[in-house]
Amino acid sequence: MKAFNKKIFIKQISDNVKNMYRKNLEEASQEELFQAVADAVKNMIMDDWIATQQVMEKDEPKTVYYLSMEFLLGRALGNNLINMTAYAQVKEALEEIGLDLNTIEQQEPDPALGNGGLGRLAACFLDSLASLGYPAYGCGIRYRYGMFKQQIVEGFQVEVPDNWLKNGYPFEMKRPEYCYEVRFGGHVRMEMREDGNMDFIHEDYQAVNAVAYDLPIVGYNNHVVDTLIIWDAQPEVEFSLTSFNEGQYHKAVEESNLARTLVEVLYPNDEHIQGKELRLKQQYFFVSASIQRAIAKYKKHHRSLKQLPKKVVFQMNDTHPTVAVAELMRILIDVEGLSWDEAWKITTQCVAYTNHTIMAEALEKWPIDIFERILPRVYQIVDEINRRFVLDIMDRYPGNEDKIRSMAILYDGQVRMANLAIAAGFSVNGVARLHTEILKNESLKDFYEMFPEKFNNKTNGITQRRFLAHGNPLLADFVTKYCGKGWETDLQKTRKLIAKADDPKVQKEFMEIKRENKKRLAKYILEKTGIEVNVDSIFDVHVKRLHEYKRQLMNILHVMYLYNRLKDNPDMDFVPRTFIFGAKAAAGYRNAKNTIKLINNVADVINHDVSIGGKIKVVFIEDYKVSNAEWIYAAADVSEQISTASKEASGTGNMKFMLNGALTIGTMDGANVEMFEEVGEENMFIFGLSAQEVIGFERNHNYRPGDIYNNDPDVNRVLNQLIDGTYSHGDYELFRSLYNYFLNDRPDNPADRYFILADFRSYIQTQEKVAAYYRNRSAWAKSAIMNVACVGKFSSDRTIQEYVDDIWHLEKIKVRTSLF
Ligand code: CR1
Repeated sequence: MKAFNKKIFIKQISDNVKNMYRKNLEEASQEELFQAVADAVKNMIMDDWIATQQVMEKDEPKTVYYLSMEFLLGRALGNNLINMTAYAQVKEALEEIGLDLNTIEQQEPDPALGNGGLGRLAACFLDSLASLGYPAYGCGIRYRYGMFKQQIVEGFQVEVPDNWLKNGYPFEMKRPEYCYEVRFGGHVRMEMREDGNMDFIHEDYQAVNAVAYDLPIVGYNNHVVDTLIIWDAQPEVEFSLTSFNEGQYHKAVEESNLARTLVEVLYPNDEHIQGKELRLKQQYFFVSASIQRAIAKYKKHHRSLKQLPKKVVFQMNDTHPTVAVAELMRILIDVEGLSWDEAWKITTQCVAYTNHTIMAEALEKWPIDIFERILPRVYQIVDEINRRFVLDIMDRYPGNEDKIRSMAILYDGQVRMANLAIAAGFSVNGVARLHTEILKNESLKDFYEMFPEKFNNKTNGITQRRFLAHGNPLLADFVTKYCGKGWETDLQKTRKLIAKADDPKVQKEFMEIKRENKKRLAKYILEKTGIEVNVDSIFDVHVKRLHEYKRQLMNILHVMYLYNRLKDNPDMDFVPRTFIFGAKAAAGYRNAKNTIKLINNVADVINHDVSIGGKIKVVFIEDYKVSNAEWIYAAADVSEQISTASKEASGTGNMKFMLNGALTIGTMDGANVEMFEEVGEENMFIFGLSAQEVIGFERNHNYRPGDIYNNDPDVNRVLNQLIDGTYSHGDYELFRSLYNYFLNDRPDNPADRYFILADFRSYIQTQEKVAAYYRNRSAWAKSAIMNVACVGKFSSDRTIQEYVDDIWHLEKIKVRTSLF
């Protein structure tokens, strides 16, 4: 970025408004002003972006291609300014012409090209890659509609399409020169070549063009601007240009329909995959385009493909892009003319796989007939990879059918994408230590035994630039005051707070900041929901995707329990609490949607009961997304991380709360385990079954929630309240399926499969400790400060450095703009 010049900047904004809208500043709407400001900011990024690309062109450093179906970016304007270290100057410049940067930022739609943790992790990783100065491309899909907007209507979730491109997105750049053909369907004909080898000729296919759109990923204060490529689909032959031949006409119409539907919408399912044809097409589409672009770039410098692994690594973000294995093989063999063995050698050195979940519903499997019909040539290659792999298994474990049953890629009429990724990938990583151990010892045990050298752990992280510098400016200033500058690129620097955590003055300052942030959120809550909350109550926050294993249901049952107690003893000593929820449910996920309805109905009853004097409030924040999440984390006192142990691979919200000085109540699951190690038991509230205990129950089928229901009167009472009309205006049926969840035992769906009742008593007791602790303001403040002080490990900068050291082996690039 060139040195910031206020006058030029202001001039550019009024020029932009004039040229884009034929208006002057006074006439422009906030949205138009956002477009004008964003364009000016893009302009400021441009020199660095060009310079970064030039360095990459000239030095040809090894580059990671992070292949991900999801990038949950959140708004770019404020974040780009933070990373350019120009936020304060731009804010000031805008004030001079009577504009408020905050208001302008809020005009930006959240580019919500992801569901939850997996997509947001990808976005944090890009931020860290650029900030550490590593050459990287994110590769994804330019969905016309991102994650749906959630409206709450009479307590129910209603999904509304998110047309984020409606007004044009100012940070994207169309790159028509990067255009690749991607083929679907048709047949493969084999032809003998003169040299005796086979040619595989793909015929009668439908083709679409993948066209690149680039988004800048601005590194923090280092002039590095990496690129996120999102692929759009366009028809190859325009409908109107087709010949009169009937076959051509149909093909043209079909191809333009395919192009339109291909990138139409993000599948809004988190950790639950339905084998939909269109999803497989989306996957192949963006993977094929990305690999073609990587190879085209490589070939500008090389004639032989042999050095590809020295220049390129593809990181496959979950099973979604693992068709990359076969697509790379296809290109190397069919297009580049390599032998199978040469191609396999290269491919297996270029692809690495990250697993994000042990939930069976999330591991992608495709029916062979669908896969073969949509990707006939790719299927042949998968079939051959499988044939050779099964021979390897038999070689290693003669006569052991079980090994083939668990590891073969093609089995039981299905293509198992995780198995393909592990067979081919040179690295397989989990996302927190406990998760990786479960992969090695339970879910991927056989693979681990066969390929121990492939397995490694990379505990997730988050970017402090967005979730502290941008989301919580008051706390950011506090950290700078006591730790100095530099935490933006080295989060370990917050450790200096340890020495201050006991200081009453510092504690008071911290608590005042927290209170300001609670006020900011309270105002938002009032505007959006009409509910007034008490900023001196505990803000107890549970925000994440709605999923049974994340146990929002346990949280709301606990609220019902507390309310019962207050009703029974109106004078009891009670620390006022505001329970805040935010969560989107997959559109077809019944229990998840019912849980949202239950939360809203409980909120309705409790918030309107004047007899409890406002001691409990329940708030469901509509449309939880990256932009409001930043405010929510900043305002939290208590962070709910209460998944069934073993099920949450890592969690990343947990880290964002910690960074913002909330105290966690959580199970020993995912990265909570490592947070506990870092922050110490005095500063975190742990409860519930361990992962080993949960796995033990699952293996032995000896968990009996019905016994708890029968023997624990508190449990009995709240469960009965689901079906006695207390929270449903007398309707006994509305929440019956939630009630049944606890007690209906079926072999395929055991009662209370997420062990809510097993953990309920321990959750109640631990929540009592939380309340008691909150009364001790000084102790609470100290623990909160200790959370900020000990969060360093959970920066995504640390995570990315580990990926670089152990998996990608990249060198940093240095970018200097001409001006410096
Ligand atoms: C996990 O459930 C983890 C993120 C990012 C999710 C969550 O615990 O923090 O990935 N998994 O690693 C997922 O979305 C498809 O799987």
